[in-house]
Amino acid sequence: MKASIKNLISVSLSVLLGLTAVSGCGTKNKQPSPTAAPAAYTSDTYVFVAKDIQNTYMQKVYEGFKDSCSEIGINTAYEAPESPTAEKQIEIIKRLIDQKVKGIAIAANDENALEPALKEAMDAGIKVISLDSAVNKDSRQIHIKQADPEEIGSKLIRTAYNITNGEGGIAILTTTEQATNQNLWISYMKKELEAYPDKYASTPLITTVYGDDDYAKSKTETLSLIENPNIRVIICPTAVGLNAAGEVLQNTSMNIRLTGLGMPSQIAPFIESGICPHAYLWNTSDIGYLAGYALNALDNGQITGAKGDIFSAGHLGEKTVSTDSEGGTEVILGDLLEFNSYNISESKDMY
Ligand code: RAM
Repeated sequence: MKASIKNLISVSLSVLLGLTAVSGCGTKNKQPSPTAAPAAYTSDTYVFVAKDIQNTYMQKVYEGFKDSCSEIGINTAYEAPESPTAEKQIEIIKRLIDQKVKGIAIAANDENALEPALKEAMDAGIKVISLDSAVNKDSRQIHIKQADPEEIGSKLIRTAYNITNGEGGIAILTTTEQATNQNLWISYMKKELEAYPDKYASTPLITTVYGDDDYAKSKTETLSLIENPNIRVIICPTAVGLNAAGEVLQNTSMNIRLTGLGMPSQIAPFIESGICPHAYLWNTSDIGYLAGYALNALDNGQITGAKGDIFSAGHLGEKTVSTDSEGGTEVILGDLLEFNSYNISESKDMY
């Protein structure tokens, strides 16, 4: 009784704070809608746990998750902490365990800190996958990865080099210090620089700053970066950061350029103006869509999450589970997509 009252209070609180949304299967509602949340989830619900509430990229990923779960006939809910921290995600996970949800798909704010909570969830019979930003292999059954992280890191450095014609310092505007996905991509950026010291001699990495996937903080960090006369290009491996940095540069006459990972609908003005000549991403809703099918394949026993497992993922066709570099298993969505002045007019309507 105590537990259910606690659940009721914590869910109601989340609803008041605008952090929770739920949708039944087959719903047409596209955006997470705080007012639609019931007092508690039913035990057939797959819950998507985002990095934080203000992240519009995460909301787009959830749209795809909701679409696949709707095709399957499973209820979904959206949970997002008010800030991108592990502590806040742990609070959510604990509540979801109490509520006995069926599955959790989480974009992690920390690779290792969620382990005790997610292990507790798996021990309680809840299926757990990470997507977009991984938890360690012991904290999940599968990770859903966007694209090859080495390609993402090396491509961003090569693009920065091309944009500056090989002359001028690089800055990175990233998310939080603990973000698994951004840290992995940045490690591959550094490897690319180290692998070709002669080529990159005049394009050194000058600094890395943290916008915390917070639009206002990312703008403030950009404003301080552009004060540095040695910086010629800013790499933003974050959709929130690229959008914020583009907004700042669009309103200055600085000779500083941008590249990074961003949603074409948001960054189209920066590509069109030439401030951001090339940006990259994957199909944002498809990564959520794939996660819904993977979670369901685990849930219905079709796969266990082992290497070589094959499952059907709706319009994405058959997907195969492979091993990742940490010895866990993952499913990769596909190739990195590029957005530039040639394709942005059609891409910006996609997502
Ligand atoms: C941000 C998030 C997310 C990342 C995208 C590209 O919004 O940090 O994890 O994958 O950008």
